[in-house]
Amino acid sequence: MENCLFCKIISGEIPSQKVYENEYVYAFRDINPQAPVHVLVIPKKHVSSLDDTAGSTDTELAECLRAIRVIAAHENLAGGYRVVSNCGDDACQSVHHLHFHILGGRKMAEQMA
Ligand code: IU
Repeated sequence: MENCLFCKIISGEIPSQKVYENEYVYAFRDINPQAPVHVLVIPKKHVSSLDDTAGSTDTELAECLRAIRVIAAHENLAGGYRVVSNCGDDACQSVHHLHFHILGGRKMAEQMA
């Protein structure tokens, strides 16, 4: 989608530190990491958030979850990790292309919010 930052990252127009890619999914290191490992997993097909996935196929959505497991193993997160997807204004979503944050490499706070 035009003017979507993450679509530009997928196309290579904006550089990123890629950690994983397949036909459906792209993943890269967050530019402002909140943990020693902070990776964003995004579907290649533009959808703005989890609230916008009515037109997504099961494969497109499931591939994001599969990628999370593969990336966590590759990043040595056997001790655990947190996955977050901010959806909409109340969740302070700042980039309107669906993304899953993988956060790991340190002990997470017990409270999520
Ligand atoms: P949020 O859930 O929409 O708030 O997360 C957006 C994330 O995208 C946030 O953690 C930013 O640091 C990250 N990000 C990025 O990795 N590269 C960028 O060029 C921009 C934001 I703008």
